[in-house]
Amino acid sequence: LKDEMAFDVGGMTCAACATNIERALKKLDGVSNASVNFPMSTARAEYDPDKVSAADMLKAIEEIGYTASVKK
Ligand code: 9UX
Repeated sequence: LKDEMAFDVGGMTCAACATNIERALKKLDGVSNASVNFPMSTARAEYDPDKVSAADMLKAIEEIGYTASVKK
């Protein structure tokens, strides 16, 4: 089972920040892919909702110093 979710991300100040966030998301069990758009300040993740939640992904982004919210 695979689902997709998009986030608004705050606090990215250089393009390498996007790579940091992609790495943090992909490290979570249940996240199969993640990509961050630095100029748009957005992120998207492919994940298994049985293994990982939106809250888990937001926490992973916030733990490394950025802000995040689920994109409406
Ligand atoms: Mo760039 Mo982002 O030097 O955490 S990687 S500001």
